[in-house]
Amino acid sequence: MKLTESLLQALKAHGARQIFGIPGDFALPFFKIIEESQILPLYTLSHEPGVGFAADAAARMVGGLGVAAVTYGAGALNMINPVAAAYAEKSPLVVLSGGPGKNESRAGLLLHHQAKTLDSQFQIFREITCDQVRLDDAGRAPSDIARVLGNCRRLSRPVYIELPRDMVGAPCQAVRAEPAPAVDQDALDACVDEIRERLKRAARPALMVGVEVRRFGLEQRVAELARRLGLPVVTSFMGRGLLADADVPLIGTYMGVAGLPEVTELVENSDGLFLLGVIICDTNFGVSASKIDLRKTIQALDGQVSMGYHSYPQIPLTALVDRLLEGAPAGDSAYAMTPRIFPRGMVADQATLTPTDIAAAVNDLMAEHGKLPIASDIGDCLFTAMDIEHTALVAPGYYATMGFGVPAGLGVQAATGQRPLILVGDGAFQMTGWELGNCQRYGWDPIVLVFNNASWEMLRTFQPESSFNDLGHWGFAEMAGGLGGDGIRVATRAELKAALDSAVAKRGRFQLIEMSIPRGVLSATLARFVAGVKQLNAAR
Ligand code: S1T
Ligand code: MG
Repeated sequence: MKLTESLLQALKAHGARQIFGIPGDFALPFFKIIEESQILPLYTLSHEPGVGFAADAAARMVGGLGVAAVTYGAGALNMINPVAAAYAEKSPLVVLSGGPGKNESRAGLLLHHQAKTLDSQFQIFREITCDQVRLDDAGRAPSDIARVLGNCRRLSRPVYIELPRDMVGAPCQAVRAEPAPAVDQDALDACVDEIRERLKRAARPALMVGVEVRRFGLEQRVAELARRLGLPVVTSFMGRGLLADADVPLIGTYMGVAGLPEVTELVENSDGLFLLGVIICDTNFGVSASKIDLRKTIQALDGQVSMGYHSYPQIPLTALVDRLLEGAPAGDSAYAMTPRIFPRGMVADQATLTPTDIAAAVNDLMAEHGKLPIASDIGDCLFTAMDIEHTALVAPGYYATMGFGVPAGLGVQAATGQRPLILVGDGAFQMTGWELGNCQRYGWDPIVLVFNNASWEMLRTFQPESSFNDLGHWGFAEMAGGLGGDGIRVATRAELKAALDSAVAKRGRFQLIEMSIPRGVLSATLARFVAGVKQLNAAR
């Protein structure tokens, strides 16, 4: 077998289902093998940030691995931001970069695409990936690949694989996956006993789930655990979309002062808060009305469990959840809750649009036609999504990079085959919206809602005096046709309703709805979020 084939088989065995990429001369040889071997389908996009976001979203959506294949230098370095986002938000993304051949580096000339030294790219990626390898030794390659892909899955963080262009066809053995590291059963038992004890002692225990629960494929098991333990469940902001289809008392998404009072009250008054796979970051916790004392919580994250003033190292989340389930009461004693009513029944009249109307219109649409998975960018579109029914959602809620939404939506459709709803602001659409031009080739047909307020509105909310937050009025609706989709601009509730009905009925081409929203009109959640952050900053 050729080294590249061995790598592709290993990627597939570790859960990759497709590859997103843009080739270059350093990558042409391995792209040729990707195409001809047909081990994994290849989707080429237009700009490397889009490649990284699409691959990341594919991994987030279905578990397994995302794969982003690029050329050396100009390609790989163009993907730094998406890889950093995947690192921060714990998405298992494999960066596959072409590289100079062994002999080229000895020629004494600087090579094109070389930044500082031939090793610079490797060093740069070392900072934002959890493991790296340059496949310059065919004998060692199988064990190196097994280690790197094993770490990618186990740590749920990006990894970097550099493939020198003269190595792609080298004969190579098949990769044998590394066995999962053994778990110390005594430590696991002690840890689980202590968690049970703490939850039992608590008068108001609660479970908060974060992205690791999805990354490790634990949603159904965690839902069962919550039911059997009688725990109310909330998600973190990053974890929005988790457990959307599970039978579980899901109270809502914790956002401190920005969120729903009943959720904030539940979390902040809990004396036994169990944080399961929750990234401890400012968007998840920084907007707390009354500070949560993290030392009094139980935290399971990054392969360890901490509570009180001590930690249990090397307790993988999967082993923890399984063991907790084994000892949980047999019956179903689900926490009784009144389900939240999300905005519904948008009146289709001549009123100008608000983000709340948009949420209501989307809820009406999903009630009639079934749920759609959502890919959202950062901006008021993501805060608006908090008023949309629980449904699968991918979004950069912590790292908060713009440009994620559109390419992530393409990744979602490629990975799941489901038609996604993409939520994106005009500023973010200006960054990566063009990737929609690739839908036609692959038969993708997302419904794209562009929140066009001709503004970097989130920034304006923080600093209203700055006129640089005014953007021009771009005609996104007109651009859709040239990109192979259909576009329409709407400004009233009646127009939005008609546009959504027509978009959902039309399959096979992407449907872009450019929604004109007056500057300064915010979702209720963003308004609360900004007020909360300002208050916290003033108190500092
Ligand atoms: N560049 C990138 C890649 N990501 C960012 N988050 C930013 C810059 C900073 C930034 C925001 S929010 C925001 C910017 C420029 C404005 C977003 O504008 P738009 O997409 O139109 O959405 P809306 O008008 O709803 O705000 C962050 C969070 O710091
Ligand atoms: Mg905007």
